Amino acid sequence: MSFKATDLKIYFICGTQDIPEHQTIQGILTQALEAGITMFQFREKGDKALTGSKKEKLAKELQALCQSYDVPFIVNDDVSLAKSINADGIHVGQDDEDVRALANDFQEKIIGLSVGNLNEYEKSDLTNVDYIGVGPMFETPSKSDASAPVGPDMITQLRQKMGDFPMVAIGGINEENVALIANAGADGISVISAISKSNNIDNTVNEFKKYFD
Ligand code: TZP
Ligand code: MG
Repeated sequence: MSFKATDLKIYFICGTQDIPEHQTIQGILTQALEAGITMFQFREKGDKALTGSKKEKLAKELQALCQSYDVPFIVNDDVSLAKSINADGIHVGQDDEDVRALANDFQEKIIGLSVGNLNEYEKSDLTNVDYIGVGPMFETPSKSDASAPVGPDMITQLRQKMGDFPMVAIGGINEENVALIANAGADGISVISAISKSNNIDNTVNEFKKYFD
């Protein structure tokens, strides 16, 4: 699957830990795909995260859903899972597997890297990286070990250094603050709770879309 910066417009990230009671990740993802998300990342994290064959089975199910909407399916941080199910790509953080080690296995795939600040940008080798995720922009309810928010200005600063390198903002983004992100020059937003906890996913996604079309 060839990657385009426009795939980053509405990038939904989710794992079973992000799903409200009485709902399913399959149901939420289907609504999000139907509403028009442009990329999906499977991010299974924390005490209750699925592992092993249960994680792989769910990943394949969500991957098939994404394939039916022609939306790229990215795996967070789990290189062996991404390889075994032939995912469209992998997303890693600064403390995860070195992106240089991924280059071979993910040559025809999408590689995403988290970049939190200018220092992380300076020390990152972006040769094989297709996009960076920048944040957290704001306080986030979805990542217990998130560092302090850097604000939309970090997008503006990185844009100045990186030209049109594909860049997606992350962390605490919602319908109230999305305009700040779009104005700062991001190619799109990546969100967990704004979609997974939305009372009207169709509305939320369409509200977001207005800023990146
Ligand atoms: N990385 C930085 S913030 C964050 C991740 C995975 C969580 C984003 O979740 P939300 O609910 O959109 O703030
Ligand atoms: Mg990670």
